[in-house]
Amino acid sequence: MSNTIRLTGAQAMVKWLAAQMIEDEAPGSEAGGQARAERFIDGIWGIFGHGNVAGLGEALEKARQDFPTWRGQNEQTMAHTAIAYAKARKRRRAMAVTSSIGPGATNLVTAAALAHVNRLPVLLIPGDVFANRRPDPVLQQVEDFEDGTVSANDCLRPVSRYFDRISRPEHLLTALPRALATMTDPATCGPVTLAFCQDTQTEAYDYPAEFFERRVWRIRRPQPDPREVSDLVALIKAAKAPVIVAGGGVIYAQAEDTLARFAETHGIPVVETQAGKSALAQSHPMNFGASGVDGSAAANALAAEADLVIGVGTRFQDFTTGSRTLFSNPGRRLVSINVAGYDAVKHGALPVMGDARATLKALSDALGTHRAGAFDPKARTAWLDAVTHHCRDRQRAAGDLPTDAEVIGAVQRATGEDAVAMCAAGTMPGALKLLWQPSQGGYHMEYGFSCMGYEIAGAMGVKLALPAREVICFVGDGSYMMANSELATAVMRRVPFTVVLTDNRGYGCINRLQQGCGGAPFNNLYADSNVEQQPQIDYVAHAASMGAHAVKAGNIADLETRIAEARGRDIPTVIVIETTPHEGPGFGEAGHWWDVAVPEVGSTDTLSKAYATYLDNKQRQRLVN
Ligand SMILES: Cc1ncc(C[n+]2csc(CCOP(=O)(O)OP(=O)(O)O)c2C)c(N)n1
Ligand SMILES: [Mg+2]
Repeated sequence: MSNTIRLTGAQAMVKWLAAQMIEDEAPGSEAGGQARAERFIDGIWGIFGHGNVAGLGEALEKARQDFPTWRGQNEQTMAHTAIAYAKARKRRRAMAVTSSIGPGATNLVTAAALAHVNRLPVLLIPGDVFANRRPDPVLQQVEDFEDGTVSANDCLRPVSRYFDRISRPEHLLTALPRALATMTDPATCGPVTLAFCQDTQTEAYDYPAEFFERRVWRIRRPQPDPREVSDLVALIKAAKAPVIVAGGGVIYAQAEDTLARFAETHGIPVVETQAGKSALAQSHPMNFGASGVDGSAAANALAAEADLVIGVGTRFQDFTTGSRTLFSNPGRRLVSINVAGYDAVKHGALPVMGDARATLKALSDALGTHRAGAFDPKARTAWLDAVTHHCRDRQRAAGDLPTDAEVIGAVQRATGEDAVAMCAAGTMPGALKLLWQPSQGGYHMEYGFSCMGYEIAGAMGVKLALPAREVICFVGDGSYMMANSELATAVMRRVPFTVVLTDNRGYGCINRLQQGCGGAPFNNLYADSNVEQQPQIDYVAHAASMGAHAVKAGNIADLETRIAEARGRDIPTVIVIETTPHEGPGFGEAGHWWDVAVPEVGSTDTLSKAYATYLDNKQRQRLVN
């Protein structure tokens, strides 16, 4: 008879998770290096309620020395921290998050969607209604009139890569390995939800002892099909103006150095996406900056003229392609190197399915000494000079507020090589995409979901993942108001990062977008909103009340000083600076069209003009491939 261990469902889940290891390659190693095995799920964020306190809560308390539990302030933002951590660890480490049933569980939905869109691993363990249904309707139960199996957690189905409901303790025997397989497979990587019925968490079962043996998972590197490689080699050899579009997949595959060598050896310039930015340092001579909306002039010029576009680990989303108006040279071919078939065939691309590093290496071997046609390196240096000029401290007249570009300039000057700029929504993502000049790995942007409220919690996740790096969290006043309370958690846990809060008194970027679409300024800035009194929100006092070191920067020079002073503190620093809401990040020639639908009929001239421009731009979209 095989050995068994009698445990509750919750105890078994915790014991199993604590035994799951991941084999990691030495950082930067091309050959795979010395593999180390470390725990894949580092620990769990939890807010307890009746749906998880008695079951999972008991199991986690018993395991607290070995498998840590951390308390946060909000289920969504705890999950943001977990997701940011996984992103900063290049999907090689993850965290779990547990909630009660009902509102705790539905609070996870936005974060799950964020992880889903960005293909980032997180293990969500919301409590669920009673499997035995005896106390129905239990507190917070969502009652479906037509379907007895529905619970609040069903909201998580479309935003989970793998969803399971654990309604018998032995379900864990199959559900848990599937959860880890999903999270560690580069092609399916994303959020997993194990909705855990609250009575099942507490029910005992005789689990086979071998179920809990230490298991080492491996992030696979799928090799490309040699036929697809040879098709691409032929295309590269025939191309006069090829360009590489580097996406997040380059970073998740740890293919940064391979990409750098590939670009240098074969003379193919690189443009980046939001997720791929900092795969190459901005100072790398083949890095022409990001393409598309808020893209660099240098990158967009390359993109417009390219006769061969080679995507590496990119989803080709609208901001990268200027809503399909860029990369639209009539004769151009488009190739997509991607580990996921879903992405590899987008835009009618020739798919080359495989791991970014393995594929670039196979391509390079096959290309030998081939070098592509010439490109103009001066376009890159001219653009970088323009950025430096645009981001200088302009010494404005009193009352004339600085722009986000000047704020970025100050942060850039005040930080070193190790700085990581992070952000998610508002004016700053576009501004940073265009203007931030990172070292390799110095950029963390959540722009798949661009979720307001990711920033503060995300900064904590990034700092937990990269404790040796200086983490700068850029956040607008709107995003700060949406979610800031994990700042208190970061103070309690002594996780230091620097928040640069740009206060432009409202939703600056959407106000500008509204007017760009022919609309009147309405309901974005507080000044244009339906309020009786204009707010005087004291962000310094607010952040200080949570224990952060909070200061106001009176001007750009002051901001630089405050950034430098924050270094070495063991708690977060929040620096508030008032900025103008009226200027976007761009400077003349940069930027590209973004498809935001404009009303076809309306009462104003501005609207009719905006609609006419909209129609013109739609003509430029390349739809089929
Ligand atoms: C959760 C969420 N709600 C709404 C939006 C749409 N949205 C994008 S940016 C933005 C305004 C951001 O304002 P703020 O953080 O102050 O940045 P600013 O543009 O003013 O610098 C809004 C409402 C979003 N991205 N996320
Ligand atoms: Mg704002």
